[in-house]
Amino acid sequence: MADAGMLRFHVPEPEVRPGGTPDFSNVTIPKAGSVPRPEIDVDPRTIRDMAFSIIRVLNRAGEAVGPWAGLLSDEELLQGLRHMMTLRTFDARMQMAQRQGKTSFYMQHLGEEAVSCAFRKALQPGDMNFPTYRQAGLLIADGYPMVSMMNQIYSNEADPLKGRQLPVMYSSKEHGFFSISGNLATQYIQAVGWAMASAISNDSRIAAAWIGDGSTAESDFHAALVFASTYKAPVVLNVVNNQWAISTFQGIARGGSGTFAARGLGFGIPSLRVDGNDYLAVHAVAKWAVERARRNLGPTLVEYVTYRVGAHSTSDDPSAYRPKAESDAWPLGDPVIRLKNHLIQKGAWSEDRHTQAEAEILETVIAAQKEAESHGTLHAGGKPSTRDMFEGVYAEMPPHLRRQRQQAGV
Ligand SMILES: Cc1ncc(C[n+]2csc(CCOP(=O)(O)OP(=O)(O)O)c2C)c(N)n1
Ligand SMILES: [Mg+2]
Repeated sequence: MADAGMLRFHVPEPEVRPGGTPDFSNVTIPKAGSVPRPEIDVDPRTIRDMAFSIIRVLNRAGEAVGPWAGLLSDEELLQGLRHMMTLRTFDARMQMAQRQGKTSFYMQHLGEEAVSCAFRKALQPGDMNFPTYRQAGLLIADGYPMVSMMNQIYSNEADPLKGRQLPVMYSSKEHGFFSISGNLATQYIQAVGWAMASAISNDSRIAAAWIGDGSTAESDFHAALVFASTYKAPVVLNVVNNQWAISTFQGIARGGSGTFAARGLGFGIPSLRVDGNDYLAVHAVAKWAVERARRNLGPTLVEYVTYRVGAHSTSDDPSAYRPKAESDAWPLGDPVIRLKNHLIQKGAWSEDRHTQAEAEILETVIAAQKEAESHGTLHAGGKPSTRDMFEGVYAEMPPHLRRQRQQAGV
Protein backbone atom coordinates (compact mmCIF):
# COMPACT_ATOMS: atom_id res chain seq x y z
CA MET A 1 0.00 0.00 0.00
CA ALA A 2 1.45 3.35 -1.01
CA ASP A 3 1.95 5.97 1.71
CA ALA A 4 1.29 3.48 4.54
CA GLY A 5 1.61 5.37 7.79
CA MET A 6 1.59 8.78 6.16
CA LEU A 7 -1.62 10.66 6.70
CA ARG A 8 -2.93 13.07 4.14
CA PHE A 9 -5.26 15.96 4.80
CA HIS A 10 -8.13 16.28 2.33
CA VAL A 11 -9.57 19.56 1.10
CA PRO A 12 -12.31 19.28 -1.58
CA GLU A 13 -11.60 21.37 -4.68
CA PRO A 14 -14.12 23.02 -7.04
CA GLU A 15 -14.25 21.59 -10.57
CA VAL A 16 -12.92 24.77 -12.15
CA ARG A 17 -11.14 27.99 -11.24
CA PRO A 18 -11.27 31.47 -12.85
CA GLY A 19 -10.06 31.27 -16.44
CA GLY A 20 -11.24 27.66 -16.75
CA THR A 21 -14.23 26.36 -18.71
CA PRO A 22 -17.38 26.05 -16.59
CA ASP A 23 -18.28 22.42 -16.03
CA PHE A 24 -21.51 21.16 -14.46
CA SER A 25 -21.24 17.65 -15.88
CA ASN A 26 -21.24 16.36 -12.30
CA VAL A 27 -24.74 17.80 -11.66
CA THR A 28 -27.17 15.05 -12.67
CA ILE A 29 -30.47 16.51 -13.87
CA PRO A 30 -33.40 14.07 -14.06
CA LYS A 31 -36.06 14.63 -16.71
CA ALA A 32 -38.94 16.93 -15.78
CA GLY A 33 -41.89 14.94 -14.49
CA SER A 34 -39.85 11.80 -13.73
CA VAL A 35 -39.81 11.97 -9.91
CA PRO A 36 -42.96 10.50 -8.29
CA ARG A 37 -45.17 12.46 -5.90
CA PRO A 38 -45.64 10.38 -2.73
CA GLU A 39 -48.65 10.59 -0.45
CA ILE A 40 -48.36 13.23 2.28
CA ASP A 41 -48.19 10.56 5.01
CA VAL A 42 -45.58 8.44 3.22
CA ASP A 43 -43.20 6.38 5.34
CA PRO A 44 -39.94 8.39 5.09
CA ARG A 45 -37.95 5.16 4.81
CA THR A 46 -39.55 4.42 1.43
CA ILE A 47 -38.54 7.72 -0.21
CA ARG A 48 -34.87 7.93 0.72
CA ASP A 49 -33.82 8.09 -2.93
CA MET A 50 -35.68 11.42 -3.30
CA ALA A 51 -32.81 13.03 -1.37
CA PHE A 52 -30.59 12.30 -4.38
CA SER A 53 -32.89 13.21 -7.25
CA ILE A 54 -34.36 16.56 -8.40
CA ILE A 55 -38.10 17.20 -8.65
CA ARG A 56 -38.82 19.16 -11.83
CA VAL A 57 -42.07 20.25 -13.49
CA LEU A 58 -41.09 22.52 -16.40
CA ASN A 59 -39.42 20.70 -19.28
CA ARG A 60 -37.19 22.20 -21.99
CA ALA A 61 -40.21 22.94 -24.19
CA GLY A 62 -41.74 25.00 -21.39
CA GLU A 63 -44.49 22.44 -20.65
CA ALA A 64 -45.56 21.50 -17.11
CA VAL A 65 -45.33 17.72 -16.83
CA GLY A 66 -45.54 14.90 -14.30
CA PRO A 67 -47.20 14.28 -10.94
CA TRP A 68 -46.10 17.59 -9.34
CA ALA A 69 -47.73 19.70 -12.10
CA GLY A 70 -51.18 21.26 -12.22
CA LEU A 71 -51.53 22.98 -8.85
CA LEU A 72 -51.58 26.60 -10.00
CA SER A 73 -53.97 28.49 -12.28
CA ASP A 74 -52.71 30.71 -15.10
CA GLU A 75 -53.68 33.72 -13.02
CA GLU A 76 -51.57 32.50 -10.09
CA LEU A 77 -48.65 31.79 -12.41
CA LEU A 78 -48.87 35.26 -13.96
CA GLN A 79 -48.84 36.72 -10.46
CA GLY A 80 -45.79 34.58 -9.63
CA LEU A 81 -44.02 35.83 -12.75
CA ARG A 82 -44.76 39.40 -11.72
CA HIS A 83 -43.38 38.80 -8.21
CA MET A 84 -40.12 37.39 -9.58
CA MET A 85 -39.77 40.22 -12.10
CA THR A 86 -40.44 42.75 -9.35
CA LEU A 87 -37.79 41.23 -7.11
CA ARG A 88 -35.29 41.28 -9.99
CA THR A 89 -36.02 44.92 -10.78
CA PHE A 90 -35.94 45.86 -7.10
CA ASP A 91 -32.52 44.19 -6.84
CA ALA A 92 -31.15 46.03 -9.88
CA ARG A 93 -32.28 49.41 -8.53
CA MET A 94 -30.94 48.79 -5.04
CA GLN A 95 -27.65 47.44 -6.36
CA MET A 96 -27.31 50.70 -8.30
CA ALA A 97 -28.34 52.75 -5.25
CA GLN A 98 -25.49 51.14 -3.30
CA ARG A 99 -23.03 52.09 -6.05
CA GLN A 100 -24.38 55.65 -5.84
CA GLY A 101 -23.62 55.74 -2.11
CA LYS A 102 -27.27 55.80 -1.05
CA THR A 103 -26.80 52.73 1.14
CA SER A 104 -23.73 50.96 2.49
CA PHE A 105 -24.68 47.44 1.46
CA TYR A 106 -27.00 45.32 -0.67
CA MET A 107 -27.55 41.61 -1.43
CA GLN A 108 -29.15 40.40 -4.66
CA HIS A 109 -31.26 37.32 -5.48
CA LEU A 110 -30.39 37.08 -9.18
CA GLY A 111 -31.22 33.56 -10.41
CA GLU A 112 -32.85 32.52 -7.12
CA GLU A 113 -36.13 34.46 -7.39
CA ALA A 114 -38.36 31.38 -7.71
CA VAL A 115 -37.32 29.94 -4.36
CA SER A 116 -38.75 32.59 -2.04
CA CYS A 117 -41.51 33.89 -4.35
CA ALA A 118 -43.04 30.43 -4.95
CA PHE A 119 -42.56 29.20 -1.38
CA ARG A 120 -44.50 32.15 0.06
CA LYS A 121 -47.60 31.16 -1.91
CA ALA A 122 -47.68 27.75 -0.15
CA LEU A 123 -48.01 29.35 3.30
CA GLN A 124 -51.02 30.73 5.11
CA PRO A 125 -51.36 33.97 7.04
CA GLY A 126 -49.85 33.55 10.52
CA ASP A 127 -47.17 31.05 9.44
CA MET A 128 -43.67 32.27 10.25
CA ASN A 129 -40.53 32.29 8.12
CA PHE A 130 -37.10 32.48 9.70
CA PRO A 131 -35.30 33.73 6.59
CA THR A 132 -31.77 34.53 5.57
CA TYR A 133 -30.85 37.71 3.69
CA ARG A 134 -31.66 36.06 0.33
CA GLN A 135 -35.42 35.54 0.67
CA ALA A 136 -36.87 39.01 0.08
CA GLY A 137 -39.29 37.30 -2.32
CA LEU A 138 -41.19 36.15 0.78
CA LEU A 139 -42.04 39.79 1.43
CA ILE A 140 -42.64 40.83 -2.19
CA ALA A 141 -44.92 37.85 -2.87
CA ASP A 142 -46.88 38.67 0.30
CA GLY A 143 -47.47 42.28 -0.68
CA TYR A 144 -45.15 43.94 1.85
CA PRO A 145 -44.59 47.52 0.64
CA MET A 146 -41.40 47.98 -1.38
CA VAL A 147 -41.13 51.50 0.06
CA SER A 148 -40.72 50.02 3.56
CA MET A 149 -37.99 47.69 2.28
CA MET A 150 -36.18 50.61 0.69
CA ASN A 151 -36.57 52.74 3.82
CA GLN A 152 -34.85 49.93 5.71
CA ILE A 153 -32.08 49.73 3.11
CA TYR A 154 -31.53 53.49 3.32
CA SER A 155 -31.72 53.55 7.17
CA ASN A 156 -33.78 56.73 6.76
CA GLU A 157 -36.30 58.44 9.04
CA ALA A 158 -39.06 56.06 7.87
CA ASP A 159 -36.97 52.88 8.35
CA PRO A 160 -39.33 50.50 10.21
CA LEU A 161 -36.26 49.15 12.05
CA LYS A 162 -34.91 52.63 12.82
CA GLY A 163 -31.41 52.07 11.47
CA ARG A 164 -30.68 49.26 13.92
CA GLN A 165 -30.26 46.47 11.38
CA LEU A 166 -27.83 45.98 8.49
CA PRO A 167 -29.46 46.94 5.15
CA VAL A 168 -31.65 44.07 3.74
CA MET A 169 -32.15 42.54 7.20
CA TYR A 170 -35.90 43.23 7.15
CA SER A 171 -38.45 42.20 9.78
CA SER A 172 -42.24 42.01 9.60
CA LYS A 173 -44.34 40.04 12.05
CA GLU A 174 -47.52 40.80 10.05
CA HIS A 175 -45.98 39.28 6.93
CA GLY A 176 -44.57 36.20 8.69
CA PHE A 177 -40.98 37.35 8.28
CA PHE A 178 -38.93 36.96 11.47
CA SER A 179 -36.10 39.48 12.00
CA ILE A 180 -33.07 38.28 10.05
CA SER A 181 -30.03 37.34 12.05
CA GLY A 182 -26.61 38.07 10.59
CA ASN A 183 -25.23 35.20 12.69
CA LEU A 184 -25.79 32.45 10.18
CA ALA A 185 -27.78 29.32 11.11
CA THR A 186 -29.13 30.74 14.38
CA GLN A 187 -32.49 31.21 12.65
CA TYR A 188 -32.72 27.44 12.01
CA ILE A 189 -33.01 26.48 15.67
CA GLN A 190 -35.24 29.48 16.30
CA ALA A 191 -37.64 28.24 13.62
CA VAL A 192 -37.77 24.75 15.14
CA GLY A 193 -38.29 26.24 18.61
CA TRP A 194 -41.09 28.48 17.30
CA ALA A 195 -42.73 25.48 15.60
CA MET A 196 -42.48 23.42 18.81
CA ALA A 197 -44.08 26.28 20.74
CA SER A 198 -46.88 26.46 18.19
CA ALA A 199 -47.56 22.73 18.70
CA ILE A 200 -47.28 22.97 22.50
CA SER A 201 -49.92 25.70 22.50
CA ASN A 202 -52.17 23.71 20.11
CA ASP A 203 -51.99 26.49 17.53
CA SER A 204 -52.35 25.84 13.78
CA ARG A 205 -49.44 27.97 12.52
CA ILE A 206 -46.33 26.36 11.14
CA ALA A 207 -42.75 27.61 10.72
CA ALA A 208 -40.32 27.65 7.82
CA ALA A 209 -36.58 27.56 8.49
CA TRP A 210 -34.17 28.91 5.88
CA ILE A 211 -30.45 28.36 5.45
CA GLY A 212 -27.81 28.48 2.69
CA ASP A 213 -25.62 25.54 1.62
CA GLY A 214 -22.53 26.95 3.32
CA SER A 215 -24.28 27.67 6.60
CA THR A 216 -25.40 24.04 7.01
CA ALA A 217 -21.86 23.45 8.27
CA GLU A 218 -22.81 25.34 11.45
CA SER A 219 -23.67 23.26 14.53
CA ASP A 220 -27.01 25.05 14.85
CA PHE A 221 -28.21 23.35 11.66
CA HIS A 222 -27.60 19.89 13.13
CA ALA A 223 -29.06 20.76 16.54
CA ALA A 224 -32.18 22.01 14.77
CA LEU A 225 -32.57 18.67 12.96
CA VAL A 226 -32.32 16.74 16.25
CA PHE A 227 -35.11 18.78 17.85
CA ALA A 228 -37.26 18.84 14.71
CA SER A 229 -37.11 15.07 14.26
CA THR A 230 -37.46 14.11 17.94
CA TYR A 231 -40.50 16.31 18.58
CA LYS A 232 -41.93 16.12 15.02
CA ALA A 233 -42.01 19.90 14.97
CA PRO A 234 -44.38 21.50 12.42
CA VAL A 235 -41.60 23.05 10.39
CA VAL A 236 -40.31 23.04 6.82
CA LEU A 237 -36.51 22.92 6.83
CA ASN A 238 -35.34 24.75 3.70
CA VAL A 239 -31.77 24.57 2.40
CA VAL A 240 -31.01 26.89 -0.51
CA ASN A 241 -28.09 25.33 -2.36
CA ASN A 242 -26.94 28.11 -4.68
CA GLN A 243 -23.56 26.37 -5.18
CA TRP A 244 -21.57 29.07 -3.37
CA ALA A 245 -20.98 30.43 0.13
CA ILE A 246 -19.25 33.70 -0.75
CA SER A 247 -16.08 32.26 -2.37
CA THR A 248 -16.39 28.74 -0.96
CA PHE A 249 -17.90 26.12 -3.30
CA GLN A 250 -20.70 23.93 -1.94
CA GLY A 251 -18.51 20.82 -1.76
CA ILE A 252 -16.86 22.05 1.45
CA ALA A 253 -20.03 22.26 3.57
CA ARG A 254 -21.60 19.21 1.91
CA GLY A 255 -18.67 16.97 2.83
CA GLY A 256 -19.23 13.35 1.92
CA SER A 257 -23.01 13.26 2.11
CA GLY A 258 -23.64 13.50 -1.64
CA THR A 259 -26.39 16.10 -1.32
CA PHE A 260 -27.58 18.55 1.32
CA ALA A 261 -30.99 16.87 1.38
CA ALA A 262 -29.26 13.63 2.42
CA ARG A 263 -28.37 15.33 5.70
CA GLY A 264 -31.99 14.79 6.78
CA LEU A 265 -31.94 11.01 6.24
CA GLY A 266 -29.95 10.19 9.35
CA PHE A 267 -32.65 11.96 11.35
CA GLY A 268 -35.51 10.06 9.69
CA ILE A 269 -36.75 13.32 8.15
CA PRO A 270 -38.33 13.04 4.67
CA SER A 271 -35.85 14.89 2.48
CA LEU A 272 -36.52 16.11 -1.05
CA ARG A 273 -34.50 17.96 -3.67
CA VAL A 274 -36.21 20.32 -6.03
CA ASP A 275 -35.25 22.38 -9.08
CA GLY A 276 -34.97 25.80 -7.44
CA ASN A 277 -35.26 27.58 -10.80
CA ASP A 278 -38.66 26.02 -11.55
CA TYR A 279 -41.45 28.13 -9.99
CA LEU A 280 -44.01 25.32 -10.35
CA ALA A 281 -41.77 22.66 -8.81
CA VAL A 282 -40.78 24.88 -5.87
CA HIS A 283 -44.41 25.70 -5.17
CA ALA A 284 -45.59 22.08 -5.43
CA VAL A 285 -42.89 20.74 -3.13
CA ALA A 286 -43.42 23.60 -0.66
CA LYS A 287 -47.15 22.79 -0.57
CA TRP A 288 -46.42 19.12 0.10
CA ALA A 289 -44.03 19.95 2.96
CA VAL A 290 -46.31 22.63 4.44
CA GLU A 291 -49.25 20.24 4.44
CA ARG A 292 -47.18 17.58 6.21
CA ALA A 293 -46.30 20.08 8.92
CA ARG A 294 -49.90 21.25 9.25
CA ARG A 295 -51.17 17.66 9.55
CA ASN A 296 -48.82 16.83 12.44
CA LEU A 297 -46.68 14.59 10.26
CA GLY A 298 -43.53 16.45 11.29
CA PRO A 299 -40.67 18.21 9.53
CA THR A 300 -39.61 17.94 5.89
CA LEU A 301 -36.18 18.93 4.61
CA VAL A 302 -36.17 20.55 1.17
CA GLU A 303 -33.00 21.31 -0.79
CA TYR A 304 -33.50 23.88 -3.56
CA VAL A 305 -30.92 23.31 -6.28
CA THR A 306 -30.14 26.70 -7.77
CA TYR A 307 -27.27 29.01 -8.68
CA ARG A 308 -26.22 32.38 -7.27
CA VAL A 309 -25.80 34.35 -10.50
CA GLY A 310 -24.84 37.64 -8.85
CA ALA A 311 -22.07 38.43 -6.44
CA HIS A 312 -22.53 37.34 -2.81
CA SER A 313 -23.09 40.97 -1.82
CA THR A 314 -22.00 44.43 -2.92
CA SER A 315 -18.72 43.72 -1.08
CA ASP A 316 -17.87 40.69 -3.22
CA ASP A 317 -16.18 40.09 -6.60
CA PRO A 318 -16.86 36.56 -7.90
CA SER A 319 -14.36 36.85 -10.77
CA ALA A 320 -11.69 36.17 -8.15
CA TYR A 321 -12.92 32.62 -7.51
CA ARG A 322 -15.11 31.31 -10.37
CA PRO A 323 -15.17 31.49 -14.17
CA LYS A 324 -17.04 34.57 -15.43
CA ALA A 325 -19.37 32.56 -17.69
CA GLU A 326 -20.24 29.96 -15.06
CA SER A 327 -23.78 31.23 -14.54
CA ASP A 328 -24.50 30.93 -18.29
CA ALA A 329 -23.50 27.27 -18.11
CA TRP A 330 -25.84 26.50 -15.18
CA PRO A 331 -27.99 23.64 -16.51
CA LEU A 332 -31.28 24.62 -14.80
CA GLY A 333 -31.63 27.93 -16.65
CA ASP A 334 -33.22 31.13 -15.41
CA PRO A 335 -36.41 31.07 -13.29
CA VAL A 336 -38.01 34.16 -14.87
CA ILE A 337 -37.37 33.04 -18.45
CA ARG A 338 -38.59 29.51 -17.73
CA LEU A 339 -41.92 30.64 -16.24
CA LYS A 340 -42.33 33.26 -18.99
CA ASN A 341 -41.79 30.58 -21.69
CA HIS A 342 -44.26 28.26 -19.97
CA LEU A 343 -46.95 30.95 -19.95
CA ILE A 344 -46.25 31.87 -23.58
CA GLN A 345 -46.41 28.19 -24.55
CA LYS A 346 -49.84 27.99 -22.84
CA GLY A 347 -51.07 31.07 -24.70
CA ALA A 348 -51.46 33.03 -21.44
CA TRP A 349 -48.60 35.46 -22.14
CA SER A 350 -46.58 36.93 -24.99
CA GLU A 351 -43.21 38.58 -25.65
CA ASP A 352 -44.99 41.93 -26.09
CA ARG A 353 -46.88 41.65 -22.83
CA HIS A 354 -43.65 40.67 -21.09
CA THR A 355 -41.81 43.72 -22.41
CA GLN A 356 -44.73 45.89 -21.37
CA ALA A 357 -44.77 44.32 -17.89
CA GLU A 358 -41.03 44.95 -17.52
CA ALA A 359 -41.59 48.64 -18.22
CA GLU A 360 -44.55 48.86 -15.83
CA ILE A 361 -42.66 47.12 -13.05
CA LEU A 362 -39.64 49.36 -13.51
CA GLU A 363 -41.92 52.39 -13.27
CA THR A 364 -43.50 51.08 -10.04
CA VAL A 365 -40.11 50.33 -8.48
CA ILE A 366 -38.75 53.77 -9.44
CA ALA A 367 -41.84 55.44 -7.94
CA ALA A 368 -41.30 53.50 -4.68
CA GLN A 369 -37.64 54.49 -4.74
CA LYS A 370 -38.50 58.20 -5.16
CA GLU A 371 -40.88 57.99 -2.24
CA ALA A 372 -38.30 56.22 -0.05
CA GLU A 373 -35.62 58.75 -0.99
CA SER A 374 -37.93 61.60 0.07
CA HIS A 375 -37.42 60.18 3.60
CA GLY A 376 -33.64 60.21 3.20
CA THR A 377 -30.77 57.96 2.18
CA LEU A 378 -27.64 56.87 4.03
CA HIS A 379 -25.86 60.24 3.84
CA ALA A 380 -28.69 62.64 3.02
CA GLY A 381 -32.03 63.70 4.43
CA GLY A 382 -33.91 62.37 7.43
CA LYS A 383 -32.40 59.84 9.81
CA PRO A 384 -33.89 57.82 12.67
CA SER A 385 -33.51 59.62 16.01
CA THR A 386 -30.52 58.64 18.18
CA ARG A 387 -33.08 58.13 20.91
CA ASP A 388 -34.50 55.20 18.92
CA MET A 389 -31.45 53.06 19.52
CA PHE A 390 -32.33 52.82 23.19
CA GLU A 391 -35.89 51.71 22.52
CA GLY A 392 -37.50 48.42 21.63
CA VAL A 393 -35.20 45.91 23.33
CA TYR A 394 -36.49 45.89 26.90
CA ALA A 395 -40.13 46.31 28.00
CA GLU A 396 -38.72 48.54 30.74
CA MET A 397 -35.46 50.30 30.09
CA PRO A 398 -32.76 49.16 32.55
CA PRO A 399 -30.90 51.88 34.53
CA HIS A 400 -27.62 51.58 32.63
CA LEU A 401 -29.35 52.32 29.31
CA ARG A 402 -31.30 55.18 30.84
CA ARG A 403 -27.97 56.63 32.02
CA GLN A 404 -26.39 56.23 28.59
CA ARG A 405 -29.36 57.89 26.95
CA GLN A 406 -29.03 60.84 29.33
CA GLN A 407 -25.30 61.08 28.57
CA ALA A 408 -26.12 61.14 24.85
CA GLY A 409 -28.55 63.98 25.57
CA VAL A 410 -31.47 62.44 23.63
C1 LIG B 1 -21.83 32.45 12.03
C2 LIG B 1 -21.37 33.21 10.82
N1 LIG B 1 -20.25 32.84 10.20
C3 LIG B 1 -19.81 33.54 9.11
C4 LIG B 1 -20.50 34.61 8.65
C5 LIG B 1 -20.01 35.39 7.41
N2 LIG B 1 -20.81 35.04 6.24
C6 LIG B 1 -21.84 35.80 5.84
S1 LIG B 1 -22.64 35.16 4.51
C7 LIG B 1 -21.58 33.85 4.43
C8 LIG B 1 -21.77 32.79 3.37
C9 LIG B 1 -23.02 32.02 3.52
O1 LIG B 1 -23.22 31.17 2.42
P1 LIG B 1 -24.53 30.31 2.26
O2 LIG B 1 -24.94 29.76 3.58
O3 LIG B 1 -24.30 29.34 1.18
O4 LIG B 1 -25.64 31.38 1.83
P2 LIG B 1 -25.70 32.27 0.51
O5 LIG B 1 -24.99 33.56 0.80
O6 LIG B 1 -25.08 31.52 -0.59
O7 LIG B 1 -27.16 32.53 0.26
C10 LIG B 1 -20.61 33.93 5.44
C11 LIG B 1 -19.53 32.95 5.63
C12 LIG B 1 -21.69 34.98 9.35
N3 LIG B 1 -22.44 36.00 8.96
N4 LIG B 1 -22.11 34.26 10.44
MG1 LIG C 1 -24.87 29.48 -0.80
